[in-house]
Amino acid sequence: MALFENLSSRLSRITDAMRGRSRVTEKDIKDMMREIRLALLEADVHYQVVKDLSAEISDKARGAEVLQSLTPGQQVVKIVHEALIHVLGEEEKLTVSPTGFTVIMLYGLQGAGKTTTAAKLALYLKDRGKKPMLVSTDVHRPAAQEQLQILAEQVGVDSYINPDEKSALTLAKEGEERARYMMCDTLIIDTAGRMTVDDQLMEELKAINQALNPDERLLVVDAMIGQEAVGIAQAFESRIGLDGFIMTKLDGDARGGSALSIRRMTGKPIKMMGTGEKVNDLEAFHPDRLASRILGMGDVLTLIEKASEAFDQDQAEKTLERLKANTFTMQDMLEQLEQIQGMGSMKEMLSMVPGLGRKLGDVDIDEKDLLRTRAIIQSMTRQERDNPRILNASRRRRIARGCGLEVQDVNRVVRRYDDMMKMMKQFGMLGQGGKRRRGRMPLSGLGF
Ligand SMILES: Nc1nc2c(ncn2[C@@H]2O[C@H](COP(=O)(O)OP(=O)(O)O)[C@@H](O)[C@H]2O)c(=O)[nH]1
Ligand SMILES: [Mg+2]
Repeated sequence: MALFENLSSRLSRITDAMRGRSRVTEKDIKDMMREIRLALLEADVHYQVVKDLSAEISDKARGAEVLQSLTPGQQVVKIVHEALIHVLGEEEKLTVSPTGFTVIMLYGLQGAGKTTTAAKLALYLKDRGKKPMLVSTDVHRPAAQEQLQILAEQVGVDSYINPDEKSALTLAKEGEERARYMMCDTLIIDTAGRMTVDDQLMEELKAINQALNPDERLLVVDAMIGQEAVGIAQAFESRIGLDGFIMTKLDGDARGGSALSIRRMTGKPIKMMGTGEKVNDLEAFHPDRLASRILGMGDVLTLIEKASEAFDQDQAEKTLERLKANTFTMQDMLEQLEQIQGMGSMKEMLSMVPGLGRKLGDVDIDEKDLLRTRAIIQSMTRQERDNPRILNASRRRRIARGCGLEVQDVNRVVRRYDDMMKMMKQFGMLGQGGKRRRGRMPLSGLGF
């Protein structure tokens, strides 16, 4: 799913119309600016930011460089891109304490995504070699602590909760003690939220802030609330202090105004962004990449990073070897499927391919199909996986029953495997001295 779908599709339509132009007049730029302003206002970008952005874009676009350039349309797109990067601010990484024990405190309104983000962040840090501990200090909502505990187990990170304890401050202190005792290097504090900024809650957060002196105090902001986020950020900043933001729910139809307004209006950086409900849907915030995605220019770097995170290098080489040796079995196909699933939503991945993002539109990539294929192979015996030729009608019926699907579904998977084998024969031939076609990946044979 594209990030801030509406804004992105409008802006990219506008810039696409400019891109190919060999002549750009003052009037073209004026028309473009009107459309860009409208798109930004509709995305609920703060008017001050809209004003700044418009001024920056039109000043530069009217400059001699553009009008005299051989590719003025492209120059204009470049200017819009740079202005977006500028407004999103410099990239800033998460702080790591020089003491070796980092405390990160998350706060924000109810439903902003704090608890989910706490778990996502723990996983993110764990994947980067840290040993985080999660603590919940939400003493207000029933089952809030258990929610964090379940997520912690899901991502394989230690957590501390104590549903009998009624003081958030005590919980935070106990959590810190436990984290140090467990030799963790990062403590992530999940806090309670309210529907609005509220005195009692502020006092509670302030007490935790004073006692634990966090290295990072991050406001978790739901991107869907638009520019209202600016006021909320200012309230937290003045009452407790704040070091940066994590924007959530940038997937889907979020209007995006908050992400484009918050840095300029508060001077604080966005550090991370949540792009989905799953625990691995959290990314470091790269202004240039986000600007590219907003303009539908794709984000190849993030794509490559995601792919290389999911694809085990050894595994990829092993697959290649087996392909060459023509010993690729259904078991190998299953392993490949598992890797594809590890890459996250296919549609999200594909939307990062330059130029493809918008075109995908409503095309639904059948992720269920991936799951079904996997279930079918898992219902096969090892012998069947290694030698699919033995799959006669009665075996196919048994497999279909085993995974609750139809025989046609099994047939389809076998056919897909056969197609892969055909492709591999070709691949094997190419491997013997012929030129290997560029971009040919074993995966493309899966037909997804
Ligand atoms: N689509 C999407 N949903 C999210 C994201 N982050 C959180 N959510 C959802 O937002 C809802 C509230 O999240 P929760 O962590 O309980 O919010 P809290 O009240 O701030 O702790 C849950 O249904 C989450 O799954 C995100 O980045 N994208
Ligand atoms: Mg919560």
